Amino acid sequence: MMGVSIVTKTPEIGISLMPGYFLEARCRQGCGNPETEAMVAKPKLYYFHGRGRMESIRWLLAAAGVEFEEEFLETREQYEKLQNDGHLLFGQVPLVEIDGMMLTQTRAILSYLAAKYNLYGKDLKERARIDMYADGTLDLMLMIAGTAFKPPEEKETNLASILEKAKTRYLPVFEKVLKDHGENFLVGNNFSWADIQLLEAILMVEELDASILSDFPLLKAFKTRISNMPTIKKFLQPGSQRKSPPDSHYVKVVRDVLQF
Ligand SMILES: N[C@@H](CCC(=O)N[C@@H](CS)C(=O)NCC(=O)O)C(=O)O
Repeated sequence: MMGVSIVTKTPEIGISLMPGYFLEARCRQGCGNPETEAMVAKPKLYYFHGRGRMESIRWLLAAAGVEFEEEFLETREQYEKLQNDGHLLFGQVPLVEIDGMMLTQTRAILSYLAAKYNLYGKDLKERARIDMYADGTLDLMLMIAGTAFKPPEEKETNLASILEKAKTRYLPVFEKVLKDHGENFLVGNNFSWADIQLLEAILMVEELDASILSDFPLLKAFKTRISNMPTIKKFLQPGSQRKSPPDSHYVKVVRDVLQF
């Protein structure tokens, strides 16, 4: 593979550098090799025009300051084409085209991006904590996202029970983490994937209950602090690639495309 030989043949750099990092740096200088150039193209996201399981991926890229393209699934044919082209490992989206790979499985995509953009702690122990926090907030957000597909008569009780869990199970954990170490970020006093996803989750629960942070002063301050980071501030502005909460059109498209 030409890409790999570029790395190994460069004596002043040697082979100890992370190959992906080095290949990118070279190609930004214009190496002209279509294979490696494909590796520096903007990531392309294949999903519906809505949050669902793709929204945390959008947040992570946006927070890392990475531009991305999106193809929105609107028809069954688009989905079948991805399937027939062999891109959907388990027949499911999200699908992200990045660094010459077609990645599926939300958590795998997120952890790849977190590692690639240096948002994944400094060692294995920090990674494990980031994984726990990110898995927790993802569980909470997926519960909320799932309510859009519940029958109308179940929606309200479902949301009420999720909000109760947010208040008693999830938010207290993060309030305590911030209180115990007294730092600005959740892990290692460095900005990470865990912080990005916690902010996303906070904003999502606030859409359901605007006063939900009233008993969580440190989370309130966290929200302000992280929202003001330049890349995130930009993503929070109207016109960004951030998606709105699901509406009936979104639900219909997802149902039509996935046929359920
Ligand atoms: N574990 C997978 C689940 C993906 C998933 O359920 N995707 C849905 C859309 S949000 C899908 O493609 N469903 C089609 C199917 O399961 O047949 C992930 O986290 O990415």
